[in-house]
Amino acid sequence: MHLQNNEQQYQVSLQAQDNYKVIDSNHQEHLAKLSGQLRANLRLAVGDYIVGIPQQDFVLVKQLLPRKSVLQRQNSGEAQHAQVIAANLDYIFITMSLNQDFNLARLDRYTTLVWDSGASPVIVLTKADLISPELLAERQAQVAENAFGIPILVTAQDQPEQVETIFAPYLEAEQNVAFVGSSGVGKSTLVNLLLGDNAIKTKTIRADDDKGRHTTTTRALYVLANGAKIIDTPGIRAVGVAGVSQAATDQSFQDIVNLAQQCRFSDCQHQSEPGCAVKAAIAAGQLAPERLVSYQKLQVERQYDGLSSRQIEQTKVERLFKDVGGFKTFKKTLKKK
Ligand SMILES: Nc1nc2c(ncn2[C@@H]2O[C@H](COP(=O)(O)OP(=O)(O)OP(=O)(O)O)[C@@H](O)[C@H]2O)c(=O)[nH]1
Ligand SMILES: [Mg+2]
Ligand SMILES: [Zn+2]
Repeated sequence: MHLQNNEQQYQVSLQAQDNYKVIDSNHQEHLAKLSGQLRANLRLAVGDYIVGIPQQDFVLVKQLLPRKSVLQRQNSGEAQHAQVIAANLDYIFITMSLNQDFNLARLDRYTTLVWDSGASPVIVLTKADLISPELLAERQAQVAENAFGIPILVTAQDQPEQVETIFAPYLEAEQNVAFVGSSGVGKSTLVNLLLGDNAIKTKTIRADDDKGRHTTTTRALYVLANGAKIIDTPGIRAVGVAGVSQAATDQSFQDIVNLAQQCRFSDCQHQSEPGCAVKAAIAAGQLAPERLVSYQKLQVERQYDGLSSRQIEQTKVERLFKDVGGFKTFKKTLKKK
């Protein structure tokens, strides 16, 4: 890339609404403002590389450089607006606690979101110290079965010295990584351990429930000594997947996709069609029924992508009446009666 006179390349290190900070090549942090033209139609995300011009006490952002990966989720609002969580990530740590937050369906949703981003997923199971060794083994096996070769890391707060070692392969110089996952699962705790100080706030949650409160409220990037960048994100309340590609969904559900190739009908929905290999695998105990349920939920949500709320309503109605040949047919049937 060719920089003009006093232009410099920076990376966005903090985003809170329309307020930004960027770091320069020496990892010094500066306030940043978008130039007039950009302000109207650009929202930067943590991890973005930009071209800017240093001013007296801020950096004027002139240009967003192409994103090599984009982690985004779909907002539920009217416009079905995709919200960029972070950009240019190499690895995304899908963080889930082994106690109350443990939920395989949610893990599937995150995995799909990450495959869709262009970054590589790594599953991080936290709070191993809070469950029995038996339950740990069982849950690890369940995750491994769903994860198709995605690396799985297990952490426990009482073994902090292990954290650096197990994360080292993903934190090589200049690599960008991010932690995502529900609130209270221990993302900031891990970032703190990796940074080696207590720069980020974590909050104690009551011993009897791990419904963590939103401690982290901004998306911020931290730089390790070797130049690796770690992004901490606030816990995501609901993981929207509308708009993720079919390929990303399929990558998370290779077991079902493979089975579906054996179904008698190529467009089998795995509901009550004859010769359905997916249903057969469930009946034979080879596939957990919850897998199919979470796959089908994702498929339904994906269909709503890009639709206005009115169209979504209509699509839902169509689905409800699918068994009677669609809403229009249903109305016709009513009229005839
Ligand atoms: N027992 C135990 N507690 C942990 C572990 N990791 C984190 N915690 C605790 O869980 C609570 C929440 O941790 P945070 O790191 O703030 O969680 P977070 O994922 O950053 O949460 P948000 O910022 O709200 O998204 C804190 O009280 C931590 O001390 C662990 O491995 N074992
Ligand atoms: Mg946090
Ligand atoms: Zn089928």
